[in-house]
Amino acid sequence: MNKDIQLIINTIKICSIKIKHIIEKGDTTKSDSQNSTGDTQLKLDIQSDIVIQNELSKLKCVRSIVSEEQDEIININQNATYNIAYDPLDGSSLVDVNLSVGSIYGIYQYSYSGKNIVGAVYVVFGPRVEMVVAIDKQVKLYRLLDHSFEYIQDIHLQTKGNILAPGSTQAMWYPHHKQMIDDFFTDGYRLRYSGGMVPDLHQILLKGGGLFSYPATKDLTKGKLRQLFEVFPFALVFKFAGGDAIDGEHKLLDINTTHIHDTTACFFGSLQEIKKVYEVWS
Ligand code: AHM
Ligand code: MG
Repeated sequence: MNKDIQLIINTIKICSIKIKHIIEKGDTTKSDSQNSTGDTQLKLDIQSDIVIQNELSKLKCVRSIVSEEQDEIININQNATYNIAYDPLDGSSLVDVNLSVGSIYGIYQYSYSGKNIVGAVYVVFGPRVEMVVAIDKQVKLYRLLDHSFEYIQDIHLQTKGNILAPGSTQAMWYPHHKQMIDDFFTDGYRLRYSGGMVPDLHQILLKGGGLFSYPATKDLTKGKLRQLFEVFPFALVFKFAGGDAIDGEHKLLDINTTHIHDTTACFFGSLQEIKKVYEVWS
């Protein structure tokens, strides 16, 4: 791993310890503002965003940053290499009911596009704080023990799993998608969906495999999840862990981004489940 990426990851560790405290002690009520997608922001979202913005802005190797909670890209050093897109606190409404939430970071070289993502990091805030780093074709799990992140293990997906995390509103599913999900359940897959993509995907990664879906639906033809902040980072994690990530027809990392807040349908899983998605959706 090069020194700049190492520095970015070390900075994410510092942010994560601060965000852990914000989650534990912070105010979970709504703010008066909305983000670019129109979601009402919680005070926790805004506080976490400020922490990350302040820390990443200190790094000479960071060219720009962009957050799910911001309207625009923030330029930092025009001669630097790395652009970082992040979702400071994904699933933040789950904090109120004490379910796990997470931060997601995509590290992009040159420009914000799936083809240029070189690294991804996510952090799960649950009973434990864990960080997963995908870089150089490897996926590594770290855990916060006392005050530092310790290496635990590499993550490899099996070719087939048995967990299903089917997102979005079922009443809006297309019939072929509903049939596919029904078929997985008939084949013995078990439902594991918390409504937080970070813990839901983390469970699939650590329990060997399965399928997470947030499809195109009758009301959301481009899905809900955002390409730069949520989808591409996890697509890289699944690719490096030996699985795959598609929109139904194409690899997610080949999709063009026209706007920083673009969304896309997405499926993340082990190879056998993704093969079935291709068969049904393309
Ligand atoms: P958020 O960025 O506003 O927190 O929304 C993203 C979350 C994901 O973590 C999760 O997979 C999805 O929204 C759940 O949506 P739904 O309740 O429609 O299945
Ligand atoms: Mg999010």
